[in-house]
Amino acid sequence: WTAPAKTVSGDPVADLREAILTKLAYAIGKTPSTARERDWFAATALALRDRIVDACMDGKSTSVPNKRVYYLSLEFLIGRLLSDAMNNLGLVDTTRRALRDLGIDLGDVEAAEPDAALGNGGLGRLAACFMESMASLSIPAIGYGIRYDHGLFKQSLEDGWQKEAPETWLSEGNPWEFVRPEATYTIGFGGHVTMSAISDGVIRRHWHPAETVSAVAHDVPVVGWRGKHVNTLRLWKAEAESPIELASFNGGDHVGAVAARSKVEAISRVLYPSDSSEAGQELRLRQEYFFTSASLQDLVSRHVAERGDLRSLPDHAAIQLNDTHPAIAVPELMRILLEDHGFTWEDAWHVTTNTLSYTNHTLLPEALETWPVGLMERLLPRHMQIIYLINWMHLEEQGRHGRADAAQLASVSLIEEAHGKRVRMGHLAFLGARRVNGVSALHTDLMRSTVFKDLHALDTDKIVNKTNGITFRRWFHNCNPELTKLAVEVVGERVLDDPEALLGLADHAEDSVFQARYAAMRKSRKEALAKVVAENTGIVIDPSALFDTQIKRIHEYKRQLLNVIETVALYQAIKAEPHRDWTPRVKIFGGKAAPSYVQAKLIIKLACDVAKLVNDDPDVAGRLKVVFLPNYRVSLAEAIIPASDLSEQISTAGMEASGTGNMKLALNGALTIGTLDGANIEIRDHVGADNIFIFGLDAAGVQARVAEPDYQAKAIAASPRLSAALDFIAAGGFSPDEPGRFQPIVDDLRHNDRYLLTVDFDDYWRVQREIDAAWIDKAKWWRKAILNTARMAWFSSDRSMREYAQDIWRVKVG
Ligand code: DL6
Repeated sequence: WTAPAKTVSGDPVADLREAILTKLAYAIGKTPSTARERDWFAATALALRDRIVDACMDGKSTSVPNKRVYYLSLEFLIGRLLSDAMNNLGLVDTTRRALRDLGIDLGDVEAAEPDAALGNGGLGRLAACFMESMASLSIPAIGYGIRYDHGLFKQSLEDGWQKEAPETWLSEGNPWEFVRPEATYTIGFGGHVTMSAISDGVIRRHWHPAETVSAVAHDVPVVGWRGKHVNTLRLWKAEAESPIELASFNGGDHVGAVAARSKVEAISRVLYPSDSSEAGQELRLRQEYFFTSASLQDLVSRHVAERGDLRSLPDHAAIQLNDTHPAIAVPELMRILLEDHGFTWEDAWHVTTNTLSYTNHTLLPEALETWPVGLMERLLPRHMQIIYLINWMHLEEQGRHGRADAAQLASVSLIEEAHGKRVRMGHLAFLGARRVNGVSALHTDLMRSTVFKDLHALDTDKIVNKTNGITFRRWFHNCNPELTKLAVEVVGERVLDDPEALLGLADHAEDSVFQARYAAMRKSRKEALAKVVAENTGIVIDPSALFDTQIKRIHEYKRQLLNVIETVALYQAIKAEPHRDWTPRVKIFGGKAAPSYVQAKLIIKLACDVAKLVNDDPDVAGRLKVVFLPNYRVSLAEAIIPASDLSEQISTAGMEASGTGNMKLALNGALTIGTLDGANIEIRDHVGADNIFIFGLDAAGVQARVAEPDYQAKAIAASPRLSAALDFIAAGGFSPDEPGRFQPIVDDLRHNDRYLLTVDFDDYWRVQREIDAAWIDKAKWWRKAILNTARMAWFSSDRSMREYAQDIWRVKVG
């Protein structure tokens, strides 16, 4: 798509070329002969940012909408923004030609943009997709988060061990952002609370924080599809209120004079590198309160400026809490309404519970946030009082309804008493929210029947399902222009606006000419990925082999280990019968482990050690290759996804809330091998059971099996193949230099296989061999792949956002 251009010179390419040169000279201070690729990137981004501003000033983005969505998220994994901006503005070709006129290659400029890795994985990437979709649907929205100086760490592999280095995306500035010093708010911590009687028996409490920090807004514009609407991603940076303590400086303590500043500014310094919670880390709680308070102060002052009375907040604002990280919004909004605006408790509670909603992204116990009461009392004393009062009223109400059973009260209480008193942030978000949503049908059902069972019984309308989605602009148009072009040729340009039009591809699924074109697209993507693999790992892979991909955070429940052990078993089978016609496969892994997650790092090491032995074994003769691509990130995903034939979605059933990588891969025509978990179930329902490979226990089966004694020992005993693979690993087959290296992994599987890898192994092996056979019949394979692409429209994040808009936010689309 190319936008109809408003031109100055009559030639849009010449206009943009001049704009880029002007930015290069006056904003970057470089000439074309001295500019590096990074300078060209900055100049191009600045020139395009002007176009976004034009789109914003032209359109309805600047008028006061009836209702805005405020999306609060500790993470926005936005990645690179240049191709998004060009594509949505309809300026891809214009930019390419403008740069070409200057002797510059657009691909090189795109590659010079650092990934904005302000997130760990699924939750943060979902927030980025939702921001893009809201802009594309003209839903007035502001995303609120933290402008981390350092995003998710850079991963390298040293002899197969993960090493972390700081990520430095801001080292040369960020051309997309506008600094807004006028939008600066004071955030308090610690201190004490005083009481004053204001009238007959009415007591007001006031918080007097001991420390304060400024939150300064940095705005990144988010332009929607066809440039029709622009929203804002507002990221907060922590700044000390006073840059230096002059008295200390003058007294000769030059280091001490800036030490306080450094401590305060640490709040927005680094993204926590774990996708499950950071138990007890005070800095993490500071981050959560910092960005939540700044965001609420900002939206409250906007509302007061636009509408005057805060009583109408629920009519004009819908605040979405992305997981529990911003759950402190419940007492913070109450505090603002009570203390700053003189609301009664009842009125404040009404406004709060009609404005906030909460999305849950995980049921894993270790990821459900709780904070020690002592820490909360010290850091946020007023909020702790409010939480106690909310809890007291909530438990009283249970009593009034005759629900006084002690165990039940304990289960719905905001305070968990079992391991020292802790505040349950999920329960707090639940009580403060108008709607609570899960992110796939299964996950939502499990929310109702497990973690929130008793709370759900109190209000059965509150939990709703909103299955995740992905933005097709990034995960189809931008990352797979060849397939997009093919789709446009076959079903028409409307497919760019309405993904449902993809269904038209289904009519061509058996057409050999169309299949050949679809296969050619995959071949060229695989050749490109093979180059990336060679450059990054030195491993040579054959693009005609089946590319079998597992890309995601490294987590035991995601079961990369199952895939690695199946690789070991396959290696042993090939060694035993080297002359059989084994289907050539390349196993591609990518993902980061939390730096403190010892077992996950050992799994990476095992994958790398397996790769070392298998890749060079002459008996294998290249028919099995294993690749662990370092530093998995959004831009690498964009290269891997269109090149993948098989998508590994093999979590223990009931543990992956939804998944979104599963959607990206299936949309691009990779067939899924997966369990009945998260959104895999809905993917199966859409693409058809014949076009996906399902194996293993379902969630109910998992529940039943873990209750059986010695289930892992029985499973291993029943599977000679699994036993042999485990024995080989335990004997140091892949680690002759340190035979006991992988003993912890094998011991866990033999004695404490919490993720039921041993139980699912044989079925996984069986289905993998079905896949080997299916790969041989290429006409059938491409038919399945094409049907996957054709039938994935429902997983567009536009659909998710429409559902949120209608059922949760009650806000108009478009
Ligand atoms: O909802 C987005 C994404 C899901 O697709 C994944 O299944 C889920 O694991 C992920 N959760 C997180 C961290 N959870 N917390 N807190 O990224 O959310």
